[in-house]
Amino acid sequence: MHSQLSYMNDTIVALATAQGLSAIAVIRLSGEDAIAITQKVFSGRNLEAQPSHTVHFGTLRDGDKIIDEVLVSLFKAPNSFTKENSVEISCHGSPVIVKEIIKVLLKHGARLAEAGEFTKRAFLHGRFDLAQAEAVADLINAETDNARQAALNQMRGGFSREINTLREELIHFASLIELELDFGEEDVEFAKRDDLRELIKRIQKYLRALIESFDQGNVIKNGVPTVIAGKPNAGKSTLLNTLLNEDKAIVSDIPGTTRDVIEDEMILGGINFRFIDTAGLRETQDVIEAIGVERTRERMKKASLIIYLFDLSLATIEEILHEEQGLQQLGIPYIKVGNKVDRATPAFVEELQKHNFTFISASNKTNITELKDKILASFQVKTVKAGDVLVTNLRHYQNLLQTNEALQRVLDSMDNGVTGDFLAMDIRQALHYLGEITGTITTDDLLDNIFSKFCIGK
Ligand SMILES: Nc1nc2c(ncn2[C@@H]2O[C@H](COP(=O)(O)OP(=O)(O)O)[C@@H](O)[C@H]2O)c(=O)[nH]1
Ligand SMILES: [Mg+2]
Repeated sequence: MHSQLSYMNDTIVALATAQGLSAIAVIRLSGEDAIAITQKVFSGRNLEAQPSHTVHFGTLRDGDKIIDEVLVSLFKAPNSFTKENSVEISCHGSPVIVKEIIKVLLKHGARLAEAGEFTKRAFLHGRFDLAQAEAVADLINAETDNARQAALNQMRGGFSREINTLREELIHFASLIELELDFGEEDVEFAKRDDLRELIKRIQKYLRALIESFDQGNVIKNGVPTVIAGKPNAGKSTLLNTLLNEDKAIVSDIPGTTRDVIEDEMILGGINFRFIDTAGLRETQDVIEAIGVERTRERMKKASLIIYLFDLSLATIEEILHEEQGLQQLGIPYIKVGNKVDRATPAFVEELQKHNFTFISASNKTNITELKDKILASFQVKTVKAGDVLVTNLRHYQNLLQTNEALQRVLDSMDNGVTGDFLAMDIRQALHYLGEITGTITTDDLLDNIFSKFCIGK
């Protein structure tokens, strides 16, 4: 952590609002000299003499040249997001102005911020823990109201507090066991095994609830991967285009047109569905198409939902039943869709009624609303409320799994009468994984990995 801190002496600057034309843009500085550097290029009040949380009008200059008229907001350490001296310059939202202002600030001693560096500094100064810092990024990226609420809950503390409490209880036991080890041969038992067992079970119960919440949390954050599959020419690409209301995928009557995986997102009932158009499933001699077919099979295995399309003008009941067997083996929820209903015989439609089909015409846009309803019904996600604890982050999920496994090893070891040194090792391991979630334990690599995914200016 200390190598990070030395790097934090710099004053950093970045555009905090979106790139491009806008009414107003906000440039943000943070670091010990943030106010002093701004003062060097600002004409107006003496900023360094002003109290925190005040806003000042003036001009920003590069030598004699006025770049813009601006508002400067001051936040003095530790009462800012980063807990450092911070300045927000609101200027007119032209990329040229923004560039000029940043350039002159760099000239006077600021350095360009790295991705996520403001949030990283806030974390390193203890404003919030790591899970909360990650939630800041999720909040900005939230595409649905559910995703926003889940991120907000996590940012406001979520499971961090609970995890830290459990972790401290576990630390207590770890130290007792290590004390036993110091006594070597003597047969002492400071850490009551029954109490330890009871604590571990309590922690595991909590972990399991969090682990299970990831199914829903992941869907809320990343959307539901929904694969559109079926034979070549069934109308998959047409359906994708119809669902998205745009010409995303190439449609043609030549079987095997779609070779790569094409995808796009759509929000249905507050859930983000990621529709994935695939190469049609068939045996093929074409090398490139064969790769596409292989990709289709892989995507189907990873899907949360499969929309399986049959061409009603060609399909037979035998073929449908055969393909349904394959679908059932995958064990992933699927919807059977009969496409090209405009070309189906009434008798065939009648026969398929009892097989739970949704009949559509992708090209004529018939029954698309019914299909959407069915998609939504097959994926019920509860609305996220304030205070709901939900794991949405893959990193947290993996650490929770690893913690749980380490704790299970402790339980198993106790059942098998394994010696204290092994117990201590597994407890330490569990503590490590738990600590990484909230950032009690960090490494530079872990931090770089997390914060480099943020945008610059955040
Ligand atoms: N009659 C009819 N033709 C359709 C319908 N949907 C798609 N098609 C046609 O079927 C052919 C194959 O469509 P495409 O979407 O490329 O199929 P894919 O290979 O499954 O992606 C194209 O000529 C489409 O115009 C439909 O509902 N009715
Ligand atoms: Mg296609």
